[in-house]
Order: sequence, then C-alpha cells, then structure tokens
Amino acid sequence: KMDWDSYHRLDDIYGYLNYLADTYPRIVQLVSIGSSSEGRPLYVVRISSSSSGTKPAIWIDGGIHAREWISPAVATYIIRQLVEEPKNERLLLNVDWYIMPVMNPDGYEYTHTSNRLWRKTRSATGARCRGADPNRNFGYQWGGKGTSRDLCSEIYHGANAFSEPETRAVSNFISGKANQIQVYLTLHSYGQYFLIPWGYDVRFPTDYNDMKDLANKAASKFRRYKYTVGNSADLLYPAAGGSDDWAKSIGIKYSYTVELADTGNHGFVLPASFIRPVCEDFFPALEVFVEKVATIK
Ligand code: 0X9
Ligand code: ZN
Repeated sequence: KMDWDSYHRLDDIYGYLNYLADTYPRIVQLVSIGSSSEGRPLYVVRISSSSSGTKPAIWIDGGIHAREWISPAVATYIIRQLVEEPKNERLLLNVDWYIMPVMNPDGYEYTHTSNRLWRKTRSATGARCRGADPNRNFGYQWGGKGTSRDLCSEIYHGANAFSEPETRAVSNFISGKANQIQVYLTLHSYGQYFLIPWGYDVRFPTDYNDMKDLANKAASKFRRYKYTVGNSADLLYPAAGGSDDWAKSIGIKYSYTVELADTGNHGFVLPASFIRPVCEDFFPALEVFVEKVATIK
C-alpha cells in the first residue's frame, strides 16, 4: 500500500491510483491519456464530486523530470488528501481536479533501476543518447533560449515540439479542457520557488501582477519551508518549451512551476524523511487556488 515515508516505484503509485478509482468510483476516475515511449500508461486522476465535469478545474502534474522524486510524492499526497480525508471535502465543492503524478514514467523508473540522476524521457533518438527534456519539449517558443539540439544534452529539446508521447498526451488532454482548467501547477524540485511565466525569456505576461498576487498568497501559507515568488527566467534562467509557458499561452491564466524543497543541501536526492514535512507544508497552499477558481466561475 501507499505511504509518504518512502519513495515509491511506479507500480506502487499506479496501484494506489487504481485502488482509489475502485474504492471511490463516485469521485475518482483514472483516465489513461496515452502511453510513454516504453509503453507505460500515462495516468491522470480526475477528482470531482459531480459527474458532469463542468466546474472550474485545477490541474497539477508531477514527475516531468525523472530525478525530482519529491514531486510525484507531493502529487500523490494531494490526491490522498482530496479523496481520503473527509475534512477536505469542501475542496471538491466548487472545483474539479486533474492530477497527473508521474508525467514521465519511463524516466522515473530509470532513476530507480539505473541512474538516480536521470532527468529526461527515455525515447530512442537513433543516437547513443536517449530521451529529451520534457520541459523543453512543449510547443511554445520551442527551441529558444536555454534549450539544446545536442541529443546528449540534459536540456535537449527533442526532434520537434511535442516529439515526446508524454508531452503530446498532456497537451492534447489539457487543450481539450482549456476552458475548464483555470490553474496549471507543475511540481518540480528543487529551490523552493513559485515561478511565474514567461520562462523562455525575461518577459512578463500582461496580467503578471494578478499572477504574482496569487502566488504570494500561496507562498504565505507555508510554515516550514520559505518559498520565493518571481519570474522564472529572471529568478532562475531563460528556458523555452516549458509546460508552464505552454499552459499560459493557451489561456490558462494562473500557470506556475513550483520548485519544491530543498534549497540545495540535498537537492534532487532529498531524503525520504522530508516527504511528510514537504507534503504537509504544501497542501494548505492549495486553498488559495481553490478560492480563486471558485469565484471565477
Ligand atoms: O529548468 C527547468 O525545467 C525547471 N527547473 S528544474 O530544476 N526542475 O529543471 C524550471 C522551469 C521553469 N519554467 C520555464 N523555464 N518555462
Ligand atoms: Zn524539474
């Protein structure tokens, strides 16, 4: 079964998602949106207290980057809290949730079996190096700053925009629900940031201040870890083809990349003892997005 005291293999995570869908069929649906290069299913969990599915929705994904293990852990924790914790029922009242805990399952498994620090997908490139950086593979400003056409680079952008089945499946799914989805949150590590588009260059959306106000509100909910809010290209570096920029570009107003704990002491190899504190610290921040979305309607 599932717990948040250790990191889990993909089978455990998918087993848990299946268990939830079987146990709570009225609020949980497991949607297979495609399959990875190596043939693993790509799962989105839909959590909704109504069957119609026309409430405003919040999307959360994790595991774009294979080695950022805290991200799928937080995503599954959020799913658990929304589904199995009666006190959180009100979070389903006005909002539907789409949560994809592992966007890059091939990479995630590879970090468990072969190379703990693998980042990319595992698609065959025809050369000796496999995979593309899924967070350089989305179709907005694809191939721009902070990307590489070197197949062996950690930031290889792929053969073309959405060349990876994982990013293609996500973009197809989200595009079909672009009117419903009001918030796009993508969980990464590390650094403890709320990153605001644009990420492809130091440029600011016209509604940047709205985005920043909401992120600041969310950041103020954290008790244990302090999160910094700001423009992605400015705080970190310009990097084009990110999922956050793409989501913003199709009209999802509140689109953020969250860089979870820590700030670099352990970095990607965050000890399992951090999972609970990081998850518990993060969950209350979601309230801010729920309130915002429930009043947009
Ligand atoms: O470089 C990335 O893809 C993200 N940082 S990470 O250390 N998790 O790899 C930041 C992405 C920020 N968003 C964009 N540049 N669009
Ligand atoms: Zn990342």
